[in-house]
Amino acid sequence: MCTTCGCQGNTYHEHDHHHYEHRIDSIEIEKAILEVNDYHAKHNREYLDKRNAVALNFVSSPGSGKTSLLEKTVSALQQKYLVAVVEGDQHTEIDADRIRKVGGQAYQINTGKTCHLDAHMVGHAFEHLAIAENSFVFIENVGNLICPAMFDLGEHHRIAVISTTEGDDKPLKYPDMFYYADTVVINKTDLLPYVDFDTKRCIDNIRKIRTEARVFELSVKTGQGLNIWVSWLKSLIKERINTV
Ligand SMILES: Nc1nc2c(ncn2[C@@H]2O[C@H](COP(=O)(O)OP(=O)(O)OP(=O)(O)O)[C@@H](O)[C@H]2O)c(=O)[nH]1
Ligand SMILES: [Mg+2]
Repeated sequence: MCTTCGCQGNTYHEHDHHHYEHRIDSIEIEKAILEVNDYHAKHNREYLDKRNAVALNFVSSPGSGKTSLLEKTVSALQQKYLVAVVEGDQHTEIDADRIRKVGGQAYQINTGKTCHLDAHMVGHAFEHLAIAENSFVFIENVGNLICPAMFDLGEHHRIAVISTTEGDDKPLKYPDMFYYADTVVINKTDLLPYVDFDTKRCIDNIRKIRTEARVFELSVKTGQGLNIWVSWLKSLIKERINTV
């Protein structure tokens, strides 16, 4: 259970005055935590903007394929662009090691009992990475469809990854995650023949939560759709260079 984002103790029973007071307390704590986070997020964004770096925060349930997508993305970009990856997991260095194995620079944050990254942790991670001019910074959040939604890390784009094994109803059931993501990647399309996942219904559900969301359909395993994804990323750097 998360010990910092206030997600415990929010059970609300209208008939129970004591519970109601408890909820007010927890809302106040949550508000204060998010205000501190927003302060650090602003600082992170300024740090990135000074370097003209583009930062993307990847959020999803565990196992949707965030690290797999980052392995392929780093491999596709690193010939031409500098890339830094911040990895977030409760425990282990597994994901950072996977990125290093494909030649990327990565810093692993272990959140322990906490179920999301916050902007303060990410700011410290930046100190361990060489974040160069006109580079990409990819942040892989802790696999969790709830808490990471509330924490701005100072990123420029937030990418929600959903895989075809999770069910096309997830955008409706976890609306915060999809509301705060400007871009959604539907991954594991190679598994569509074997699972009851309706891609059109999933996209409709995403748009019910965020009308203008950008959607990519791809399979990291087969590589289908990866070119379009990588082209979009390259266009982000080009836009930045053209606006300075
Ligand atoms: N069939 C198929 N499997 C995939 C695809 N992408 C990833 N996987 C597999 O899905 C599993 C989880 O992938 P990861 O990349 O570790 O997922 P993750 O989102 O980083 O997981 P956490 O960091 O634990 O949240 C691995 O066994 C991958 O090989 C895909 O496009 N198709
Ligand atoms: Mg991962």
